[in-house]
Amino acid sequence: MKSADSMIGPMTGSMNGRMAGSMSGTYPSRVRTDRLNVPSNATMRMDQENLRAVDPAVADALAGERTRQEETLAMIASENHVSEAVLEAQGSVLTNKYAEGYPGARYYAGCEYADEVEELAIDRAKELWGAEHVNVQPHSGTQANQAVYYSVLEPGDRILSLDLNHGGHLSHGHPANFTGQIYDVEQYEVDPETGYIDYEGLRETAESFDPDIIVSGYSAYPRTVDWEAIQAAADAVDAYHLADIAHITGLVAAGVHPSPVGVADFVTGSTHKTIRAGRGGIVMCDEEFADDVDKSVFPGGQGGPLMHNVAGKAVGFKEALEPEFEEYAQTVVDNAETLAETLQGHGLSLVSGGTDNHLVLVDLRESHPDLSGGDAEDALAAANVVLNGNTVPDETRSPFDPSGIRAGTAGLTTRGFDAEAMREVGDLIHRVIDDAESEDVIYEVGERVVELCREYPLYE
Ligand code: DSN
Repeated sequence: MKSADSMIGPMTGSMNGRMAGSMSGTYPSRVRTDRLNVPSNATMRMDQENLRAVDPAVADALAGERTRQEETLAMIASENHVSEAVLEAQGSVLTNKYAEGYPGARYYAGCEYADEVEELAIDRAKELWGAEHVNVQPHSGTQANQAVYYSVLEPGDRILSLDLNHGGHLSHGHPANFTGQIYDVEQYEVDPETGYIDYEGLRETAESFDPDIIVSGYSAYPRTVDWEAIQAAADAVDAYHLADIAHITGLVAAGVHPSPVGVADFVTGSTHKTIRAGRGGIVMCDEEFADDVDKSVFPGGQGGPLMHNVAGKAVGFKEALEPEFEEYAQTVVDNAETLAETLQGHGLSLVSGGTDNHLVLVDLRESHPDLSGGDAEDALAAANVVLNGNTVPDETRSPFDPSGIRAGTAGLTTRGFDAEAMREVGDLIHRVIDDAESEDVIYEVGERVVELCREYPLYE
């Protein structure tokens, strides 16, 4: 393992606002237009007329995507619909700004507004999740994980994580990912009988493998995670514990799923899934790891932060601090339960027998042995229901054409879908799965989905 001192160099947050360049002396703050006797020209047209005039091809594609989102059910469990306020922040002039470094300690001048936005994002994240230290610069959840690994691991160190087929994530040590190539990876699994994490098996594997870090938090796991049990396994072998809450950031923030903050050493997440903020990643940790994590994000793994996305994170976090967000998160979970019960009522088999969170994982092998998850995904997409084929524990097909489908309720709940609407969605999904080759069924379901989408409009 790396010691804290062997990190990247002397870059810390204590450079008095300068990290590079030859500026010396004290300069006055920038002269603002409103203090000069010249007219401001700060207004800008931000609608898409400019885009259409310059690039009709991209304008058409964006208009098509907007219509697609409005007229289909976004049930990919990692997706959601952000507010127009978040869209405006992400599509803002901050895309123009380089702001390497951190608030008050940047490589570049002119960062006063970038600082303001990043500090707002950090403060709001601290309030949402109760973390001592937050880094809001990772471009994605994967890069948040990369930053944690880079902060405490050396190449060849050992990662213990959940198998991808059992609900894990590529960035937890899959051979196709850098983590599977530069670290020594062992995996734990879910219990084949129950579909729940096999905590006892995890503990035994930790004892024999002696990992440097244990990764918890998952991409296709429908049940509540026992962070304390995993922390105990990590403590027993003196390993770090990284809890990747990418999928459930919003559920944890709203208190409808237990929080690993204050339990695990590191908590990572993405910011555009259940938390419904601007796209990207986040790392949370105690103060003792703050410098190492910050150095790992920049300059260790990234260059300039995507400040327009950081602005989108800040705005989404503000929205999530409103009391209505708790109700939203609870409804996401309730809707998933309704969906689970409806699908089971139609004889479909769910991994773990149900859900505690925002997603359900259907194992098609028993009820529809001739239908792969890939074919189900295609048939449902033709009927305007967009979800993904997904591997299931003890997968007997392949990741390219797996045996299951995964469906989430975060996006539909944002549109206002309630229990009754979710039951109908479950019925429609089953109708397509049961008759996936019938063009008539696909047409009828697709038409009803568009009607439902109009009953629950997206961006009005
Ligand atoms: N692509 C995301 C998911 O679908 O779970 C995770 O990165």
